[in-house]
Amino acid sequence: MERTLIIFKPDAMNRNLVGRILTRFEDKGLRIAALKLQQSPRALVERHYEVHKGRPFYDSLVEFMTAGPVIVGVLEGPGSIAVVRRLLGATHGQEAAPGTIRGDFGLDQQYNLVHASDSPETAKMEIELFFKPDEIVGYKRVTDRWITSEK
Ligand code: FUP
Repeated sequence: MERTLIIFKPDAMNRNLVGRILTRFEDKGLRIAALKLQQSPRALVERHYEVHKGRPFYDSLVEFMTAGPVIVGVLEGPGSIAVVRRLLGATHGQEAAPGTIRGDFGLDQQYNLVHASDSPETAKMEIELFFKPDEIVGYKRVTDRWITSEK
């Protein structure tokens, strides 16, 4: 089953929005395969955002992502990578459609609440960067057969 990495960023943590946002993912039918609270080391965040190194917002982004603890997770479900990106909405809160997480809760480009992987390649890389294999749990819920016909 397809997996994607999510990070509740320090703005979501400080605004006490984690529970409400996680509920949206659960409501959609996605299954939590991993979840942990951590203060991310700077080097880890620098690797995660390596593609943006040298861009004007990079230093500020790394500063923000290490400003306090985050909750990192893995969500599982059919098409989960694209599904979670659509639930989040556009990167900038001012452009994100109402009904999306960023559309409903955010107004900013940097303070955009949640990170989610944007492709199968990045999902694999990001999950391996943030989690050891034994921290990810494969299991079935009794409700899964009423949520998806995919195995
Ligand atoms: P996303 O794929 O939605 O995480 O967005 P990007 O990969 O384009 O950008 C990574 C992070 O950098 C986003 F969370 C927002 C932030 N960002 C800025 O703060 N300023 C910019 O000009 C562009 C991106």
